Amino acid sequence: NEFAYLELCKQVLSDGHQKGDRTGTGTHSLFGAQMRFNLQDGFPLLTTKKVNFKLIASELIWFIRGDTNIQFLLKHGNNIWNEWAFEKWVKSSEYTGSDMTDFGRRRLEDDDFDARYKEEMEYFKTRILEDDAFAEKYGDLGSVYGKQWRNWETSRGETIDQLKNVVESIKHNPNSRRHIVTAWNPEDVPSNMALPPCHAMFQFYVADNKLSCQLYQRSADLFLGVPFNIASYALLTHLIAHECGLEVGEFVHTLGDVHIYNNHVDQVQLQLSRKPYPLPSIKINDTFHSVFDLSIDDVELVNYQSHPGIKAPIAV
Ligand code: THF
Repeated sequence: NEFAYLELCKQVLSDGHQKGDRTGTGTHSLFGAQMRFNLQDGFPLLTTKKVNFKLIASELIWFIRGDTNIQFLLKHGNNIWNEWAFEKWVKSSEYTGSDMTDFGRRRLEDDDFDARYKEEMEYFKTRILEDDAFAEKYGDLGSVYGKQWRNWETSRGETIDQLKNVVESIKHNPNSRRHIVTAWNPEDVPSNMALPPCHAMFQFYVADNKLSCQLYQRSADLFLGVPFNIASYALLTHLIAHECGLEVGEFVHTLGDVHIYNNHVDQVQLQLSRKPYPLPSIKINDTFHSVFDLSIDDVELVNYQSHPGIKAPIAV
């Protein structure tokens, strides 16, 4: 269940270094941690706060499609990647709205600014949804996950479908120690992407007819991002196991810089005061046959009982 997560939160709060960061927010941070979730015990969606499973499923489908444009997410009512596309728009020469420099920080400090931000963001979202040419230009986050998983570009000008290859190798050579997908592409990291990948690389493992997955995450926003990341990779493991005729094993989550933003500390403390419920489970539709034709209706979360959601500002 989620004790591993709650314990790690406690540890970061008590032992974390006070560390500045790119976003200027400041964090409590530790280096190197690992959580293990036995997927046979239930689906690891946190119950000590409500986490929106639909957002996790639609983001995963977006990755699996090889899509890097937020238009797909917006069509599914998913706003979790908006800020990174918006940033590119407000920095462009075509943008003529009010000045949005450093919007992540200024929204928190200035209510008038926050109101202007919300207006500009609404306009941006509408345009992405209604104007395909605009979406193509400003909705695309560059060489982020979907691109690296499905269309890794080689120096010879070919592309590699890492995800398809790994599913094939799990089916045909389960004992392989090379079931790896990497999103970390050193050639693209400096300039070709909105945000260098946080979940940098993952590996699958088959034993006793069970499929396990381990993720290396270089940077982990423990309160907002990590609950999504755990559920996302757990779901991917379920789907690939189903396609390959395997049971689910463990999800092993290995973290590099694991941090709690200073403006999430109260929220984490509230969460730590709550008692977990039993974990929900995941039901995969009978008509599902391949992760590559996955639709949002193929997966259903059942028996999810949770405490209320807890709001917190995202660091941009
Ligand atoms: N940047 C930062 N600072 N943290 C991250 O976790 C993160 N991601 C992705 C890209 N950049 C990141 C985006 N993932 C939420 C959750 C996951 C995100 C981004 C945002 C979020 O705000 N969740 C809210 C509610 C969202 C809603 O209902 O719209 C929550 O309460 O869970 C890590 O991959």
